[in-house]
Amino acid sequence: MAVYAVGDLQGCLQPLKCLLERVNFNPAVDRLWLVGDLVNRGPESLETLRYLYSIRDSLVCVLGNHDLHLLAAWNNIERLKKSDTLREIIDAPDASDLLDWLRRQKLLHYDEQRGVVLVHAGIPPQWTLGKALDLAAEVEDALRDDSRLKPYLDGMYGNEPNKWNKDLRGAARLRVITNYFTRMRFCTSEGKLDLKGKEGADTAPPGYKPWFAHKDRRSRHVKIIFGHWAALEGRCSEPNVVALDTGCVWGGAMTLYNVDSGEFHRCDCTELGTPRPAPAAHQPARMNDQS
Ligand SMILES: [Mn+2]
Repeated sequence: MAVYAVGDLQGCLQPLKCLLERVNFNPAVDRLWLVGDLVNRGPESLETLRYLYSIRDSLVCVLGNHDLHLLAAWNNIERLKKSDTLREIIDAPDASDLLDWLRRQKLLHYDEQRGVVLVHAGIPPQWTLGKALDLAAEVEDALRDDSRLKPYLDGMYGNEPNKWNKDLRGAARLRVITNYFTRMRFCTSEGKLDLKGKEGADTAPPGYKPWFAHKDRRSRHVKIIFGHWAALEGRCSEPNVVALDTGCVWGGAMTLYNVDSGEFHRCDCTELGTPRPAPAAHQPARMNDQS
């Protein structure tokens, strides 16, 4: 049995299949960990989700901002933006199976035996692993609860509050937790978020650093596997932190990581000839974009 983690798919199914073939992935015995952002922007979001659903018993999946945006658009179609490629999923005859599966996925996965955490964006420096697991569970509970799902998704958008405070309640509390786990790149050592910067690790605003670069980060004793930050191009100087988003959907590569051996496999997405959106920066800068 082998355990692999793969970077952001964003609807790029062919590079995923190329990587799984290369390692002879067998869903009957092997496991695939998904770092989130399964869909959107890429060419085959619906087929990607259908494929993952078909091997769901072999997966561990944490949700990314694009996955949560899909769930929000499913509940309120007005959330869809021109740049989204999610309509085909919402209109599909099997949408309710696929999205009901998606909403039951986690924000944070901890493999205690391996001492490894899987998360889309990261864990802010001020939270221990235990605290992060408790707070992730608060959001996971809201996603799974039929009566709380819609209010959670409606209250999820926005950059404020920009810092955790244990006295936060309701939508604001779940929003800031969600932003840490699914959108964070730069923050201060106290966990104050800057959600505007999307470029490389050396572009932090004054007083801010990449979340993983804070020396007294309280989750530094566990290995953290994350995605979300294409501009890092898989480069991360921290010894116990593995950055897997290598920007497949932006013309880069998809990265598969053997969690036990530490071996990396890359599929250069331009070699596959997959149809892709017009060349762009890592993430199109948009006001109110949840990226
Ligand atoms: Mn993301």
